[in-house]
Amino acid sequence: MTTLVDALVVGAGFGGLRTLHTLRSQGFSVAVLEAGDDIGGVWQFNQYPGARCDVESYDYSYRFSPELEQEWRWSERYATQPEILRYINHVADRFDLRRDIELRTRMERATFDEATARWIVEASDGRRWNAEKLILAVGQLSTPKDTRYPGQDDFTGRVISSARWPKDKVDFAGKRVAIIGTGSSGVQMTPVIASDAAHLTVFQRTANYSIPAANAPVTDAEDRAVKADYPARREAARNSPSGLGFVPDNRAAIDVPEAERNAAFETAWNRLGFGFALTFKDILLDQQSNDTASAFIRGKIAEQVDDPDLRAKLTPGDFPFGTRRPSVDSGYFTAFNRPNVSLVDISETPIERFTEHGIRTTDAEYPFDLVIYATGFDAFTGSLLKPQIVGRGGCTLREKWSAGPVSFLGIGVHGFPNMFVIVGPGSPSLLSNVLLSTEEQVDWLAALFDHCRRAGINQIEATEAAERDWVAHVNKRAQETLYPKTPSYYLGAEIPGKPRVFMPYSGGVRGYRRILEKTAAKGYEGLTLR
Ligand code: N01
Repeated sequence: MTTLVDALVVGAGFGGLRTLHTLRSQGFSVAVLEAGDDIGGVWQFNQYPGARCDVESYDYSYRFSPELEQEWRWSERYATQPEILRYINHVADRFDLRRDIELRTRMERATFDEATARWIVEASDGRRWNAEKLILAVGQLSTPKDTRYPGQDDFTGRVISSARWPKDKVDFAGKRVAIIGTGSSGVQMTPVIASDAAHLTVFQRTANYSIPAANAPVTDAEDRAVKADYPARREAARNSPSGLGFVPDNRAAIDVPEAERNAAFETAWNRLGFGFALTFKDILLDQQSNDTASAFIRGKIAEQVDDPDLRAKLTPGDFPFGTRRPSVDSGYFTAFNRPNVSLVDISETPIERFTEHGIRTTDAEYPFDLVIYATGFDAFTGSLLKPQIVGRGGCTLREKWSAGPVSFLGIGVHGFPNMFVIVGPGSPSLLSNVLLSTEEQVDWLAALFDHCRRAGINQIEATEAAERDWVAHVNKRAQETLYPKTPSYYLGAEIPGKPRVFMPYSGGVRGYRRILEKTAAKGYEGLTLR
């Protein structure tokens, strides 16, 4: 049996739910396929201890409903994963979204049928959908890297992935625990597990910069103040470079007298979290200015770590701050002052293998009851390339993106009519408050779909020229920044053999929105509508 819908959305995380709500409100019939056994996307899968958002709660929340904005009460400045998941579930109930969501349903294949200009979508259980529009809201960090060391099957303890955290409570009391990986996931869980475990060993390959979250409970007065003028907060976020609401000091950091610059860094360090990168306008653009920020953070890390040897190992090396995504932490560095926490620098003594009782590096064997992989994701493209997506002329998305993802505006792909990607590569995506970027794109698509419906258009496709120009523009903007200097998942460096292409759009959410608006104002220039 084939179910006929106007739009088939893949993924029931923040992006998929917003798309469902908006398109349904416009009168389109929508089905959402979700591989997981519940809604929430990454917030469903990443239930590790200490998981929380590094964008402030009031900004990492939907803006589409003023009633929702007023009725939801965030308890902390940076919400924990359970609170975010409660919010997502509240939204799903409040807007009656569940009835159009198929859980435990993985899209295996989508094929564009040229005769009807519709997508034939097949799930792994054999069910089929026939949809005019295929909307991929599969997330940018939703396919975990499949890290596996030799000998893992011999290990008699438990192995857990941070990105597929088990639903049952994991008890750390009395246990010897290992964390492999020191990105945001490892950094967030370290202090929490350290306070429970008998011993925690963190295996670090690359020391990264981390800024304190400065988390705090939200007081009633703060809540009232935000809600009294929520539209102004939203507008500030939309007009800030990353969608966080911070506008940088418009001077080059290097031009500011040292004492004044350090005072500004100090203020940002104590309050801004991720926004520290926006203290001055050129921290991510100019090496010398970046050096001032990097040196400041290195000094702050040193102040937090007692042991000189540990301090040296935990201090990030010779790459510019922010060119790998920095973490936002709550007691990461000070956790290493505890007697039950140790660090193994696997850039010096790499892991060789798991053994029956633990992990062996090139210079020692460490016994464990539990090993946690926090080794990250196949970022940006992992989940988009997992299903077989077949466009016009039998060309697959995997073939089309074999040298790296190409798109127009990060939304449409030439050769794949009526297929749309939400916060995909080529859009501000992970360089922005992703939820804000999601809503910008969904609103833009909703207007495009409405325009096409009125005009009797049923095929929307990026032109080859527009796609080429957009890719060139994304690359040009990236080259103006320091990002390409450092191997990172922004560049595809997290997976051996992955094409080295800078994937997110670094031109900022405001600049990106203006381009979206201009495209629409010019009759959706760059898209073929027929
Ligand atoms: O993953 P990562 P993550 N052996 O890729 C190491 C978002 N997020 O899950 O750098 C040993 O950042 C790897 O080392 P190296 C956020 O956007 C947000 O922590 O490759 N180690 C690195 O240390 C974040 O950036 C929140 O040398 C290996 C780590 O594992 C993104 O998700 C919370 C290895 C991976 O770090 C990803 O974060 C959590 C191996 N084989 C995540 N392979 C919020 O706060 C990799 N590593 C919202």
